[in-house]
Amino acid sequence: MKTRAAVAWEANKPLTIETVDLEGPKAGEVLVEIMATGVCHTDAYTLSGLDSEGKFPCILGHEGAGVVREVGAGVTSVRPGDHVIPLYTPECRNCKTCLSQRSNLCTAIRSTQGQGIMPDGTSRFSCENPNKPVWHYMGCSTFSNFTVLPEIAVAKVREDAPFDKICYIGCGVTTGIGAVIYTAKVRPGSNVVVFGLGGIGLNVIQGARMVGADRIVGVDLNPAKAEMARKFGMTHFVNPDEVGRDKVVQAIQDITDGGADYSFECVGNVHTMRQALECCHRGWGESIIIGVAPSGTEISTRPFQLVTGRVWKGSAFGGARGRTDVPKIVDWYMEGKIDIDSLITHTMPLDRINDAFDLMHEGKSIRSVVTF
Ligand code: NAD
Ligand code: AHE
Ligand code: ZN
Repeated sequence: MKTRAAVAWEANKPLTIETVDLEGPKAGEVLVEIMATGVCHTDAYTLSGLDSEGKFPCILGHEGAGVVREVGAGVTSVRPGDHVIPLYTPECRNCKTCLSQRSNLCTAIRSTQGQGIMPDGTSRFSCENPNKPVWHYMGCSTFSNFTVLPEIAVAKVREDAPFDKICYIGCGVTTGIGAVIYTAKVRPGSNVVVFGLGGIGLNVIQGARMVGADRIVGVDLNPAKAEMARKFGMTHFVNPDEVGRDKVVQAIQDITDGGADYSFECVGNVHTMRQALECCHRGWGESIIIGVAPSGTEISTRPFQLVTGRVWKGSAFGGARGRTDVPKIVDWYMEGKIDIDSLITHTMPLDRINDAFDLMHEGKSIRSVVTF
C-alpha cells in the first residue's frame, strides 16, 4: 500500500512529506493507522545525527496512537478496529527480562529495532523503488499515517480516549510519571528535584505531586518554563543563569534541607547529570537519569559521591511495562487523575511537522502533536 509519511533523508535536514510504499504485516505483525503523534526531543536528537543508532533515510516518531487495520498470521492479542499505542519498549512476556519482572527492557526485538528493521531483518517502508528501503525508527515510525509493528509492540487501549492526547502516553507522559512511580518509587513527603522542565520533566513533576512529594524543585535555563511547572506542582524554581551555573547544587541543598531525596535529569546533558547526582542528600539521595546524552559523551563524578550513599540510576520509558501499564495510564487520564491537555501546547497537520521541531528548539512548546 501507499502511505503519507514525513521522511528524514539525512541528519540536520528538514523532513519532507512523501508518499511511501508500505508492505503489509507479516506473521506476528499488525498494520496500524496512526491518528496522531507527539514530537519528542529524542526525535530531534536522532535527527541531529548524534544518535549512534540513527540511520537515514528513516521515518522518525515514537509517540503515537491509532487503530489496528490489519493483522498478520498468528496475531491473537489485537484485532482490526482495536485502538492502540505503539511501544518502543515492547513487552513480549516471554524473554528473560520480562519473566524476571525486574525491568521493563524487553529484549525480544531490541537488536533489530536499533537497526531500523523489523524482526525478520527487512524494512516494510520504501520510497521510489523497493530496493531503496526507508528505515523504521525505534520500532514505531509514527510520523507515517500507516505503520507496521510487531504485535508485542502495541498496547490495546480503551476506545473513548482521544488519539490527539493519548499519543503523548506513548512516550513523554509514561516516561515522566513512570520514572517517579515505577523506577524511583518516590515516597510521600520526599524532596524532589527535576532538571529540565520540558515534555518529560513536567510529567516527572506531575508524578511527584501525585505521590505526595513535599518540595518539588525545578531547574531550567528557560524561565518561561516555570509558569507551567508551578501549575503542575513545582514549589521552587532554580535558574542556573541567576544563581550561577557552578552554584546550582548549593542552591538546591539550601532549598531541600541538605539535598534531594530524589532527582531526575530530563535534559540529556552530562553536566546537568552530574549536578543532579551531587544535589542529592548524603546517605540516601537517588538520582535518575532520563535524558539521552549524545553518543560518545560520558558522565563523571567523584566516587566519594557514591561512597557517601548517593545512588545513580537510569530509566527508560519510565520503567513501565508497555502492554500492562500503558492502558492503566490511559485510564488515569480519562478519569482526570493526570493532566495531558495543558502540556500539548501545539497541534498541527503532518505537512507542518517541521514547525514542531522549530518550536521545540526555540523553547516555545512543551509538546507538539501532529494529527493525520
Ligand atoms: P524538551 O526539549 O521538551 O525539554 C528539555 C528542557 O531542558 C527544556 O525546557 C530546556 O530549556 C531545558 N534545558 C536545556 N539545557 C538545560 C540546562 N543546561 N540546564 C537546565 N535545563 C536545561 O525535551 P523532552 O522531550 O522533555 O526530553 C528531555 C530529555 O529526555 C531528552 O534528552 C530526551 O531525549 C529524553 N527522553 C528520554 C526518555 C527515556 O525513556 N529515558 C524518554 C523520552 C525522552
Ligand atoms: N539510540 C539511542 C538510545 C536512546 C535511548 O536511550 N532511548 C531511550 C528512549 S528515549 C524515548 O524518547 C530508551 O528506551 N532506551 C533504552 C533502549 O533500549 O534503547 C542512543 O543514544 O544510542
Ligand atoms: Zn520520546
